[in-house]
Amino acid sequence: MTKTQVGFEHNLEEKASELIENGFCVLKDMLDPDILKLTREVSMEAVAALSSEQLEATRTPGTLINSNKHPGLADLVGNPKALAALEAMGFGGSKFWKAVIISKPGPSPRLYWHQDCMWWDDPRAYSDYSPMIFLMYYLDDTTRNNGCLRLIPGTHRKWHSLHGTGTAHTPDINRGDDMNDPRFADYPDEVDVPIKAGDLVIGDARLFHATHANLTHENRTVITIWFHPLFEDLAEETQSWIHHAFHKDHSGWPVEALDKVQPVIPDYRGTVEPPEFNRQPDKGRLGQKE
Ligand SMILES: O=C(O)CCC(=O)C(=O)O
Repeated sequence: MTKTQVGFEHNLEEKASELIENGFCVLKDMLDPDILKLTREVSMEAVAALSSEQLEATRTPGTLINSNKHPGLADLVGNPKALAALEAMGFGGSKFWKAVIISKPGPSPRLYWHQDCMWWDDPRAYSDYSPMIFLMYYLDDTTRNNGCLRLIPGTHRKWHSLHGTGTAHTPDINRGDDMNDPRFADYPDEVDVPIKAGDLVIGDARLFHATHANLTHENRTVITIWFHPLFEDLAEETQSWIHHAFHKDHSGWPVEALDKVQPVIPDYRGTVEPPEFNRQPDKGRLGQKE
């Protein structure tokens, strides 16, 4: 693969290696300014509709607004530049579950360390090609001061003490009832990922990630999009769950919005029922962190 093959400034072969080895990579300048503007408008409207009780319930992550009622996100989800990059990186055939509008109020505390993989029963969970990845588009420039992303490279494939500390997104950790929980601590192997608005972080859902606190008085917003690369190569159970979850959430989107995400709509036609998902890896099947 060459730099010019798909019209990108990035060497996508290198980016694919970073994603596989470290669990993430950053692609610069991936968003058309019109789509960025539209996404900001959609997000601001969605955030403004939340009550103070809703904001309090998710004090540490920030808002967790499902894309189901926000078809205005379709251009972002179907962004052809990102889909072409994934294809060229060997993560093509990606299918979409949902997007989440995450606006961290200014000020608000740090987000706890967590990994989001729900497919630890799928054989792909112990391979180079994760069953689940995130595309994070930040709508604001981020720094340590306004709550940029933090990651622990390698934890998508190796056991870390954080694996034993609890499941993501339970009500107590989302409220931040105990800020002394080890999931709010600093770790020596963590890295900051400050971003420019319009850049794209592609990450492995198995990777431990968190954020700094937002110390400013401005909201800091990211749209997290959950994709399932090489969908048809996943276990049928996994395909079935993703298919049903996508359609349950997005069947109410207007046809014009569905058209924009058409290439990433899951289309499982088998008869396997959606299974229970599993968010916890098998320690014996993960490598050990050196
Ligand atoms: O708010 C952020 O920067 C990170 C969001 C996140 O952790 C997630 O979507 O799982």
